[in-house]
Amino acid sequence: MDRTFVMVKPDGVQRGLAGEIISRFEAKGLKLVGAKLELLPEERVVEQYREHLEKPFFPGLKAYIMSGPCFLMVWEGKGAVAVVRRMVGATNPAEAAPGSIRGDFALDIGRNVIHASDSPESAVRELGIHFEAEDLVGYSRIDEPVLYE
Ligand code: PCG
Repeated sequence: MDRTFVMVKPDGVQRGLAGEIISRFEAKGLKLVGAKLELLPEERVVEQYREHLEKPFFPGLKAYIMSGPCFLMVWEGKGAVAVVRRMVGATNPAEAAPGSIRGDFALDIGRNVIHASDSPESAVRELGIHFEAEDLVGYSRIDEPVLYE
């Protein structure tokens, strides 16, 4: 099964959206296999966003991500990376479809509530930055026999 890394950013945690976001992924049928609330250290923020290091918005992005606790999760399920990206919506909330998390709960690209890995390769890299293998819990959800063909 595919796994993806998802992070509710400080604005999402502060606005009390973590529960709503978890509920959406749970209702979809995805399985939560890892979760923690954390103030991220600078090294992990830099590693997480290394492709944006030279971008003009990077200092603001780093300050935003470190401004309060993030809620970090690993979700598992068929096609989890692409499914979660669609549920999260476009990076710029102004362009995110209604019904997506950013489409429903955000307005500004600099405060877009949530991060989700954009490919299976980034998912492996990003969950490896934030979670140890022993932090992830393998188990069966009772509805799996009716969720999958
Ligand atoms: P995310 O976490 O999905 O991936 C990279 C993040 O960089 C993105 O969400 C935004 O939070 C941030 N980002 C990307 N482009 C811009 C931009 O043009 N301006 C600002 N302020 N942030 C951006």
